[in-house]
Amino acid sequence: MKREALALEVTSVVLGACREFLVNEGFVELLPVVLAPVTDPLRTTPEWATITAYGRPWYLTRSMIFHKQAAVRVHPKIFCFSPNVRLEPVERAHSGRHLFEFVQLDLEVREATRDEVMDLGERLLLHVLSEVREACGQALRAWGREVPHYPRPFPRISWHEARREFGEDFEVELSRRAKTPVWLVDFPISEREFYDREDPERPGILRDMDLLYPEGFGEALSGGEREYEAHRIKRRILGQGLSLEAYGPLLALAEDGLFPSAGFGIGVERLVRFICGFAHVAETRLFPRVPGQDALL
Ligand code: ASN
Repeated sequence: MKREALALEVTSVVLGACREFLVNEGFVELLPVVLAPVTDPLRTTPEWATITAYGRPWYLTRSMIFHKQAAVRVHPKIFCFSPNVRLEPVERAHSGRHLFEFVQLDLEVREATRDEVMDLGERLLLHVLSEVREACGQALRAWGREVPHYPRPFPRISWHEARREFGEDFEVELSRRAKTPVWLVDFPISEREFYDREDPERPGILRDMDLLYPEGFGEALSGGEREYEAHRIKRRILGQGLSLEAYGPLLALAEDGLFPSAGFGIGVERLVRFICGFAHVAETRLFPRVPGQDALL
């Protein structure tokens, strides 16, 4: 089978397996939002993509984080295959992990804890691997890739511990050395966006997490518990030097009442890249959007 066809088949099985798993867990699927008056601040991606329509600017969605928080007011468990546009710096074109348009499976659970969504994330990933092994195991083997089995629970390491042990480039190092997916937890407040919840018992530390793939494939998933109280959200926005006005729609929702929640997003192209063992996420898409590069179609 051609590499492009294999990528399409694996992607299709991954999408189906995620949907089947989440619907069985009581989730409902939300249609994606592409244009919004407010989107994820993502301070590591400084350039914004906007269009003008009806006399005002609209952001192309960078993540549906605020929509997820709004959606769990309506239904306790929601997910979405969310197309995100992030104008990544051109240096990231060769990271193997960045496209400026990609899709993430984004989910959120009302009144859930971090531990609960971590457990869900592990079970979701193992279900996807098992479905792909069954449907595409042979085709992948022909490309020299064996779909791996992993024991649960995956190991956990705190951000501070990882940095102490593996130095400045700890994420790369940890992913390279790992034999199973590994959780990175408890990021310091300065490292993440304002919506991840600060641990009430450990000021300065967030109740959040990333999951790293083994074999050097890097970040799989990112999420955490959320700030949901208006006064805390305001303090966090100001603490990051952002303006309250820019996040007005979120603050209005919070004043009206948000639920505590937890969730995460898992990059679909990164997951398919990991399963197929490809060098670059661009190989998973028929029409990839690589930072700084033109597209044929
Ligand atoms: N999806 C992520 C989350 O749920 C947010 C992001 O993509 N930046 O925390």
